[in-house]
Formats: sequence, structure tokens, C-alpha cells
Amino acid sequence: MDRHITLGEFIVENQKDFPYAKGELSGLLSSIRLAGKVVNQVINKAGLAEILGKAGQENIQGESQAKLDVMANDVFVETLRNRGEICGLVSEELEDFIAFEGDINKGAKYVVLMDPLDGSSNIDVGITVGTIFSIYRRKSEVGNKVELEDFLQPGVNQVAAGYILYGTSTLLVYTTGKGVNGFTFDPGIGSFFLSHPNMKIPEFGNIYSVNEGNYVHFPKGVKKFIKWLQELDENDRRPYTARYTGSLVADFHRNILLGGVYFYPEGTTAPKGKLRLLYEANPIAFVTEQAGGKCTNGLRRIMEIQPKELHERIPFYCGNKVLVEKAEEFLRKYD
Ligand code: P6P
Repeated sequence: MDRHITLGEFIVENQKDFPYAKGELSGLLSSIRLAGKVVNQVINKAGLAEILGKAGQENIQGESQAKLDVMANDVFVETLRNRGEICGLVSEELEDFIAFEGDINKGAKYVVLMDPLDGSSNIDVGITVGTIFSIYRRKSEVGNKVELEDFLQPGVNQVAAGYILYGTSTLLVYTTGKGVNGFTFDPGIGSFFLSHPNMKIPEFGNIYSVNEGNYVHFPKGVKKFIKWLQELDENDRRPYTARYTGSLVADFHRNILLGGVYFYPEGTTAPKGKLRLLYEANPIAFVTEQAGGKCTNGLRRIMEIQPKELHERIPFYCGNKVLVEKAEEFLRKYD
């Protein structure tokens, strides 16, 4: 019977891409797969399990944490700790990094930075949410306790990154620097199957994704870019259309498949933008570049920026090269 390859088979088949890894990175990706299955299962029955709504806690971002946020964070932390491939973790939900110091983590060479459940404002209304993850080799000596420097690495140092999209179907999309591949979860079998091999963002796209409710707060160049997107073309047709869900993973995944640009600019209410450099911008940037797109802060390549703090925010323009460069052109001209 002809069937798609599973994520597990794909990881093993492509393990040769990591000369230095003796299966640790494969094991790490497998543990992310497992945690994703658990989160997916809980999310799909959230309405029944009475775990919607606020957990009554606040995370580092000062946002009220939905109960599913807390659940997702705990599932990923424990699954990754127990697999033993990482020595530390940063999560949007946690103020500081976690050092994994169990015997099983002693020789671990990797760290993970993640947003366990991005787009949580959509959770209670049944709109797609996602997990975003980024994997680095540690810089400090293997065997010692993980240090802050292990997490404050520029995005170009990522060894793998990706996202899990909990939507009409559940997909795991990731890159290890050898292209981007997407796997769709079959709940009947309990496996992810290769459904989007070698993903490439179309060279041209007609979708733009931005929260225009913030228009008055945007820099002049951003306003000019948005108006440019809304102008009629020479045939009096509207070449672009707006799509924005309030969930980065959902907006990004649609745009990487159909072509387009997502941007979350700086503005008076968000002087550095809203997205976090370490566990939203960098992993999405890695996937974008591997799929042939571009990702900048309006001026510089996101992945070359040296992080200074775990939760620092950054302006974010991501998608087709043509559209990102058009945004940069307006920003240079007006700001
Ligand atoms: P706004 C979710 O909180 C998130 O980080 C992204 O997933 C999403 O694109 C953005 O913020 C939505 O922010 O200000 O438009 O509601």
C-alpha cells in the first residue's frame, strides 16, 4: 500500500544531515512530536474538559494565561526534560530559563526556546493556535549547568526550528537547515505523515497580514506601505487582500503556502513591536529563509540580531522577498 512516510521515519532517514549528532537531535525532534500530540489531544477537547478560560495567573508578558497555555508549557517542559536531550529551556510562559540537571540531562548538548501555545487569545473562540520552537547547541561546556549565554544566541546559530499548528488539522513544520518539511497528524493512527515536502514560499503572494487596528500607532513608512498594498493596480483591480487571525502560526502558515507578508511593526503602543525575538521571530525566520522567503526587523535580517534579553521584542516583517523589501523601501524613505 502506498503511504506517506511518517515523521519518525523522515527524522531517521535524514539523521545523516547531522554529522555531529549521534541521534540526539532526532530524539529531541521526536520528543517535540510527542508533546505536540499530547497538547493537540487536550486542545481538541478543550471545550469539554472545562479547561478553557483564564488560569488566574499572569505570565512574564503580563498577559493573563489561559489554562491551555499553562498546560502546554508543562507538557513540553516535562516531555523535553524526560527525554534527556536538552540541558535547558526558555518558554514564553516562564520568566527565567530552566536548567535541566537530572542525570539523564547531564551530557545534553542542546537547548530549546519555545512559545508553547502562541495565539492564546484565540483559544476560547476555537481559532487556530500553535507551538513555536527553536533549537540550539549549547555554547557552555557540556556537563556543566546551562547558562544564560546558551540561550542568547543569534538566530543563525539555530540547528532546528519549526512550529506545530493546531487547526482544522494538526501539522508539524520544521527545518534543520536542509529545507522545510510539513507533516500532518492522522489522529486515527496517531502519527504525523509527510504531507508538505520541501515547502517553498511562492515568489509572489497577494496576502498581507497586519493588525490594522494599530494603524494610528504605526510609523509613517508602515502606513505608506499599507496604503500601497490597498491601491488599485493598472487594471483597476485590488492586487492584495488582508488576512489576519491574531495567531502568528496560523497567519504565517497560510502565507508560506499561498505567498504573502506578515508584519508586526513597532508602534507607539509597542515601541519594539510585539513578537519575541528568541522564540517567535527567530524560529519563524529560520523556516522562512529555508523556504525561500525573507525575514527582517524592517532594517536587518532577524537571524543576525544578537539577543540581549530572553523576552526581548522585535519589529517583524516576514514572507515573500518582494513584499518584505517593499516594506523596507517605505521604511527607509519615510522613517
Ligand atoms: P495583536 C499572539 O499573542 C501573538 O504573539 C501572535 O501570535 C499574533 O500574530 C499577535 O500576537 C497578535 O497580536 O496585537 O494583533 O492581537
